[in-house]
Amino acid sequence: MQLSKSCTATLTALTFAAIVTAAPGGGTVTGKVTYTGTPAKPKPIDMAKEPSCAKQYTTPLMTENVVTGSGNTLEYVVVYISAGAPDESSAPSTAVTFDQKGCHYTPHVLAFQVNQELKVTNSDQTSHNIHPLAKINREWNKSQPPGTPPISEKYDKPEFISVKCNIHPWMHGWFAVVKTSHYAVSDGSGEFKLPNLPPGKYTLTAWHESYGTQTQEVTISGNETKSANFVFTAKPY
Ligand SMILES: [Cu+2]
Repeated sequence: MQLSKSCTATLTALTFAAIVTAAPGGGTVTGKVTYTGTPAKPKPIDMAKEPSCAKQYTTPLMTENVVTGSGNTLEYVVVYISAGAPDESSAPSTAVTFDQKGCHYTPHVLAFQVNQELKVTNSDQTSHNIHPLAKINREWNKSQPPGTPPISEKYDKPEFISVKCNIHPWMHGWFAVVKTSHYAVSDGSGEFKLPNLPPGKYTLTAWHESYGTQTQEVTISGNETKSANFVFTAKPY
């Protein structure tokens, strides 16, 4: 069988794309986010006004403004390359999902890229009215009865956006819209990982909703793994 020229070219392009996707290489930054001082304790949330949600919990859901782990670790810190990397030419084609379940936003902090599709789903038997309080991007709020399809939205500028529900005042979360593909949110152990970084000098920024922003410089050469830890000062509030 003989392949036509255009077919061969397509195959070559596909093979090249596969190699690039499979082996991006580069360095990695890993680290842990911790705090010093005494953070305010999470408070139990009273959902009595929404029995269909309240009945989903055997113990009350707790506020998530500050979520800590053993060893003074801090969860829900967005760590991202804020300078040094070229701007992304396009957004990923995959959507990110922000779910409303048990009158609770999951995840509490959702990070995604400028112009990436955001899907908001309602897994509850009650209506929600999601209201992200954007100041730089266009502000909107949308009502979503049970069983309705996901809301699809995009943001065209980087911004940390506080998200509330106009029906259930205890519901609160964040959108972290970033212009880089190099970002992570610290997990339950305060850990984060930024893989596939080409060699270069970068500014790393760490953002926490209650404790503000910190930056540090990191230089990556070759395929090395560098450690970068952040320590926030906990302020009771
Ligand atoms: Cu709601």
